[in-house]
Amino acid sequence: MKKRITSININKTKKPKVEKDVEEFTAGDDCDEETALAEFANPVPWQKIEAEGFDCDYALLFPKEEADILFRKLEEEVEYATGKEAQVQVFGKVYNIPRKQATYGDAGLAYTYSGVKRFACPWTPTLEHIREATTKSTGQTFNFVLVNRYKDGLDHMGEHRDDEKELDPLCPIASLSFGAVRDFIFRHKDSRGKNSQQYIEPVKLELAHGSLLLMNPPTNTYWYHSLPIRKKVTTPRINLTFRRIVMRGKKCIT
Ligand SMILES: O=C(O)CCC(=O)C(=O)O
Repeated sequence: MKKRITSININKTKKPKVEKDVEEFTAGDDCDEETALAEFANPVPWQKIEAEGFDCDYALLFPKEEADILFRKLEEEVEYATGKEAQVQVFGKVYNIPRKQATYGDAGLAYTYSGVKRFACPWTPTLEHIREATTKSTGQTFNFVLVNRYKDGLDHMGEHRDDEKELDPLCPIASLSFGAVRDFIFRHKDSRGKNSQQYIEPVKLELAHGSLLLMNPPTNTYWYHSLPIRKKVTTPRINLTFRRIVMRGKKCIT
């Protein structure tokens, strides 16, 4: 008999909680003061979404007119990976990624996922602007962004966790969405596959144009997330996941 857990709480709150940085992260040294100054300079009405081991905050960060402009600017500025850079290897087989991807961030940073190491391009003005707006609303600083562009509802992202070793485990991942509204689904790690021992209800969200979803720790430890295919979606969407990559003695651990 599978155990059934179905409690999901959605509450309105004023601000997400800010975790304190741990001392050994040299990247955080000059960030702390900046963070304190920037903290909640732009308060937005947050919705808190909670379940077992799940803690997210959701808000509409940009009104439609501003989100439209940002979407257009991102379309002009972001340069997506092509050729081998747009492929991943899974169990030795090479696949084209079912979307476009780009990585931007502070100089020298790199991020490895699905076995591929991606170096950060220098911030574009629009990515920098969105990063600052995100910091002002969350009190968190970010040094890297993964950009995903979905041309329509056939482009998608499979189930995974953002639990790579180079990510600061105390920093939430801030996911900004522009363009088509898409479903975003979380599944608990113990509730996947035929032989799972318990049923934990998935958390299903709709990510709107101009929205910010803050995935707080320990969400990425316990929950997988995906952006499934939605054939009825005919327009593009751009998603930015701002992250904090851990630096030790100025060296990025990858
Ligand atoms: O496009 C999305 O909302 C999903 C992005 C995502 O899952 C990721 O960057 O890890």
